[in-house]
Amino acid sequence: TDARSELLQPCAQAPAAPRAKVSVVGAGAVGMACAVSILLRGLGDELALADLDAARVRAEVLDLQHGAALARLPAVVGAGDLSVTAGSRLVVLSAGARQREGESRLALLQRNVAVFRGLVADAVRLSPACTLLVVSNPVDVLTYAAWRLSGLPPARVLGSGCNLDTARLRFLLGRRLGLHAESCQGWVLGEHGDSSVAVWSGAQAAGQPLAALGGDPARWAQLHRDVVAGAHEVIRGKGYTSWAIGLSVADLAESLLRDLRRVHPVSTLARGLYGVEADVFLSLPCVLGGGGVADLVKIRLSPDERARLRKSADTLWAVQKELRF
Ligand code: 6V0
Repeated sequence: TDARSELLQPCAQAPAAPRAKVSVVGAGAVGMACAVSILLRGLGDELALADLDAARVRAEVLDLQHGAALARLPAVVGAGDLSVTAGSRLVVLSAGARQREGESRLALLQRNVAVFRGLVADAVRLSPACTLLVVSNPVDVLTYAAWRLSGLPPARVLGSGCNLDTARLRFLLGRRLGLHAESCQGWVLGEHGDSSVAVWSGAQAAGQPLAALGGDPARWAQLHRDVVAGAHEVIRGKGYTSWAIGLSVADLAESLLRDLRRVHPVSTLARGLYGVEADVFLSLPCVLGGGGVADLVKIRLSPDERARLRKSADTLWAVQKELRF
C-alpha cells in the first residue's frame, strides 16, 4: 500500500458496490463456459464463482484473473461457499451431477434436488434481489425445484431450457440453407430434452416462412431429431457439452442484465397456458428484462404442435410429481 499511496490520491470514501454482479454456482465445465462467455461479452461488473471444490475454484479464479490485462475483465472472485455471491443481480445455478451411465433421469434428479436444497435458499438470502437462472439438469424440473425452494416470484426463476435447443436448430437450419444461424428463426419449446417441440408453423429463414418454401415437411422434422441427437453426439466425443450452453447462458444474461426485452425460449411456469394445468416449468418464448421474465409471448400453434406441447408438459409432470423435497 506504500507504493499505492505514492501513486494515488484517494478521493472516494469507499469503493463503489458492484451494480451488476453475476454469480455462477458450480464451476465445472458448464459453469466455467458460462463464466467465460459472460466475461467476454462484457456483462456484469463483478463475477463470483462458488463451488464445493474450493481448491478448484481458487485455481479457476486465478486463471481468469491472469487474463485481466488481456480482455479488460472486471473483478473476478471465488470461494468454496456461497458467501462470495452476496449482492448478485443474477445467479446462474450450474452445480450438480451429470448423468451417470445407465442412471435414470429421476435418480439424477433426486441427486441434484439434494444439491439445490443446500444451495437455493442461501443464494436468495445472500442476493434477495437476484434472478435465478437454472442450468443444471434435468433443467425444467430443477427450475421448478429452485422456484419452490427460493420463495421467489416465478418471474425471477427461469431455466436455460430450450434456448440451447433453439440455437442448435437455427445452426442446423442455417447450414442446410447456406445462411448464418442468425438469419434463421424458429422455436424449440417444451422440455429441454427428448420431448421438445419444434414449432415449424412460425419458422422463417431470411424473413421467409419455411412453410412457403415447399418441399417435404418431413425434412424439417429431421432437423429437430438432429437437435435432440446433437447433445448426445457431443457427449460421446468429449464427455459433456459446454461451449454452446455457455454462450446461450451469456445471451440470456445480456437480456436480463441490460433489460433488453428480447424474446428467448426459456423454462418458465406454464400453468394456465396451452392447456397445462399443473405447476410445470417448460420452455415458452419469454420477454426477458431486468426483473426476469417480463411477459410471455402468446404464440399461435398448430393443433399438432399444441398437442405435442401438452405431451411434453405431461412428460415433465410425470417426473416432477415424484419429486421429494
Ligand atoms: P461438472 O463439470 O461435474 O461440474 C459440476 C460442478 O458442480 C462441480 O465442480 C462440483 O464440484 C459442483 N458442485 C456439486 N455440488 C455442489 C454444491 N452443493 N455446491 C457448489 N458446487 C457444487 O458438470 P458440468 O459442468 O458438465 O454440468 C453441470 C450441470 O449442467 C449438469 O447437471 C449438466 O447435466 C448440466 N447441463 C445442462 C445443460 C443445459 O442445457 N441446461 C447443458 C449442459 C450440461
